[in-house]
Amino acid sequence: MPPLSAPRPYRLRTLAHAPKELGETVLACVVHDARITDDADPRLIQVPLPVLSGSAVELWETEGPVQIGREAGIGYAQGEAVLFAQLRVGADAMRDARTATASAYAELLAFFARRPGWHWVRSWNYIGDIHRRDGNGDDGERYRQFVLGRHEVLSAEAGFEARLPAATAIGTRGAALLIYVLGTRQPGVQIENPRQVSAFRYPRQYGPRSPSFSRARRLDWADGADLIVSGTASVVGHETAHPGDAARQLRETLENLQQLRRDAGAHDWPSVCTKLFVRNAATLAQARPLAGSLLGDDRACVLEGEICRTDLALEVEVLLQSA
Ligand code: 3EB
Repeated sequence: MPPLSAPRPYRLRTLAHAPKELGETVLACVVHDARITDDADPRLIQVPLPVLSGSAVELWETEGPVQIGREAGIGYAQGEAVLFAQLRVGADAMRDARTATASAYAELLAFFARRPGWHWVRSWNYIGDIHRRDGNGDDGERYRQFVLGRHEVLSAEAGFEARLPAATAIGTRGAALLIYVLGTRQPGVQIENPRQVSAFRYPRQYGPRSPSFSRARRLDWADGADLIVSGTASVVGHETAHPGDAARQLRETLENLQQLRRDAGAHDWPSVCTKLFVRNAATLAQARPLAGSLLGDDRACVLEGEICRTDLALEVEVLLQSA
């Protein structure tokens, strides 16, 4: 591990539009509401989700020039102390979502295994046809098959639960799977939420295996600290609270976030990137009075996407940074 005195290796800006050209210090340009193109630059991350309001683009930069490359299905950009990697699984392969997810996660795990000293701290999973069922009753649902394939790969290492990245999993337009991940030279500290059962301990009723992610990871740098918070919803204990009531779900979600922030010592850190995912635009209207005050981030991005449990109306993720 590099000395803890290392400065924060990335800078994140949210923008209305993607820049025409990506400079040599750009690690990732995440474009929501993107039409998928075969862009040769692996730093362009295209997320097929309608943007309802706020900034559609995230630009992640580092200090020096990045090294860009491809390894099997992965495209990546790597700086001295931070990297992004992305991988897309096509609609055909996703007909067997479990196997396709397991292959994708195995590739990502191998990518990190080739980089000793690097740690996988954050994943974004965008899953097409997330609620589609391919046989097997409830367990045939694509999200559950995704969770199964991910678990199969990540659980193979002893002590894996303490190393799980923070994550978001959202249903997108189309039938493909997009995974992109953030890697750093420190593992950070896992943060769980006492209001919620850890996702990796969810009981059987939500699927044959539990979702492999941490509620948050805290990274400490010489010049500040970050709390990278996973997609957070109206889940109390392991159950959905207030099914069918978006306004109450948002309030409960904010309670979950407050608790997590308190426990991580991040109660007064502002969010530099807030994303609110809603199942439909009508939900936004219901939740807007509260959404406006959502952590005071006036650039918050509201995206229309499926949440992984059908009784959840919305999900929020934030990146908090101390001054
Ligand atoms: C929850 O708390 C809501 O499967 O990677 C949130 C963030 C959720 C990530 C994942 C799922 C995932 O269980 C769902």
